[in-house]
Amino acid sequence: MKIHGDIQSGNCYKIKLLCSLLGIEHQWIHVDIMAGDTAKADFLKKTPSGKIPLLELADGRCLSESNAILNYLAAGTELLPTDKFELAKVQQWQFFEQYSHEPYIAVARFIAKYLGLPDERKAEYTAKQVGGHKALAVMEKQLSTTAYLTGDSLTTADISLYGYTHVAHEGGFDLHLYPSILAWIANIQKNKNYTGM
Ligand SMILES: N[C@@H](CCC(=O)N[C@@H](CS)C(=O)NCC(=O)O)C(=O)O
Repeated sequence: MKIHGDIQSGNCYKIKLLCSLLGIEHQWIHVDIMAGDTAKADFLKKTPSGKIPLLELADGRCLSESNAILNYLAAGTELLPTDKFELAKVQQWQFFEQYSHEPYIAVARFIAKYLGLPDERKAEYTAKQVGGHKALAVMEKQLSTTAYLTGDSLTTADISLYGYTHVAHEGGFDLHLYPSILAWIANIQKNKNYTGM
C-alpha cells in the first residue's frame, strides 16, 4: 500500500505512527503542499478533496481523512475495540479532535511555524489560542483519571489526538500547564515501536 503525505503534518504523521506501532509495511510518497502537489490532476483523481494523508491500496482503492485511515488500518488489532460502545468512544474522541482540537492547535502551529506569524494573521493566531486551550483542558480532565483517552489501553483515539498535541508548543501552547497530557505523551513515546515526526 501507498501512503501519500507530509510527515510534518500532524494528520499525516498519525498514519506513520500507527504503521510503526503495528508494523504495517507501506510505501511513503512525499507530497509537497506548498509546491502545489495536492492540486495536480493526478492527485485529484485519487481524492476529490485534494488533501493529505491519502491511503492508496494495492488494488487502487483510495481512502482519505486521517481518522478513517487510522481505523481502517487498525481494524482487527488491539488498537481498535470491537465492542460497539468502546468503538463509539474512540470515534467520540476522533470527532472531538477534528472539530474542537485540530482547527485550533494545528492552525495556530501552521501560522507560527510555517508562515512565521505574519502581522496579518496575528489576530487569528491569538483567537486560536482560546479554542486550543479549551481542547487541551478537556483532554487534561480525561487523562487525569485514565492513562489513555478511552481508558487503560492505547487506541486510535490516542493516536488521533497525539498527532498535533505533542507539537502544540509549536503553536504557542505551553503543555506544562497540562501535567496529565505530558505524562500521556511520555507514555506513548515509551512504546518500543514508537517513531517521531
Ligand atoms: N480532515 C482531514 C484534514 C486533512 C488536511 O487538511 N490536510 C492538509 C495537510 S495537514 C492538506 O492536505 N492541505 C492541502 C490543501 O488543502 O490543499 C484529515 O484529517 O485528514
